[in-house]
Amino acid sequence: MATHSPLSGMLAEEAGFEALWASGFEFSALMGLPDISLVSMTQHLDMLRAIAGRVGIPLVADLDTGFGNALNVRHAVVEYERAGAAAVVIEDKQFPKVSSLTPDGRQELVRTEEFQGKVEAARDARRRVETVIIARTEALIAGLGIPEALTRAAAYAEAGADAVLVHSKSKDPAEIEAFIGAWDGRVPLVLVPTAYPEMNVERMGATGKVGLAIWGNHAIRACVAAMRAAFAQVRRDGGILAVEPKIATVDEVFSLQGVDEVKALERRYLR
Ligand code: SPV
Ligand code: MG
Repeated sequence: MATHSPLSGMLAEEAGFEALWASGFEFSALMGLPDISLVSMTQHLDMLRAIAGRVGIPLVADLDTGFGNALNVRHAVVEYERAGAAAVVIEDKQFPKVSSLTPDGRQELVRTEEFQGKVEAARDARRRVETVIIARTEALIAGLGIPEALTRAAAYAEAGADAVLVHSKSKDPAEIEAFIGAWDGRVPLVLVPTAYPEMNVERMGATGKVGLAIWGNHAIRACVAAMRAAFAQVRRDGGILAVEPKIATVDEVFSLQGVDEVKALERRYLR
């Protein structure tokens, strides 16, 4: 499940998700900004570190294009590992990128060889062999077609990617299904089915080739919808009475904040 904050990560963990997607889109939206490489690596790292401090499940970090060329990727991978990432995703778009889901967005890819260098740099840079390097191809997003997406995916696996994320914004899952059907399965695939939501875990599992499903932006979208509804009601009513049963109780928030533990610690240490 996507996350943009420790709180959203904690709620996803509580709901039973096995890993978190430290999404660039979600973090940009949280900052009130478009997802076009405006938030800095440091800002994202600080948030990732804060999330890692409050959850026990693995974090898959969205590094966008890797903040520059292969040398920037080398540096970024080490920093993200140190901040608590279990996996990093780098995408083959040019920096600065534009969100993949942007209607008519400018989607320009780097050369395949250049991106292979970034994947190799990521693989060589990692300090822990368990850190998963996920190479993401935007060939379908850029409208380059399934053959180009397959060629790039294979080239990235050859360069050492542990998995390949293939992104599509086609509303019809046929595009991604055709890609999966033609993929030789040398490394697992990662999907982000935001645009084709009928693709569920069961359908992905049945292909035998998908290793990870990312629900890409559902934390921030849930927040937007919930806050909009609550704020509008308070404004309309000129009071908070009617909204009260529709929002979390203060006790629920206290519980997420660990207030019980605070009380116990106060009893123990404050003299
Ligand atoms: C993100 O969540 O930041 C992603 C997925 O990269 S998408 O926004 O669909 O490109
Ligand atoms: Mg992203």
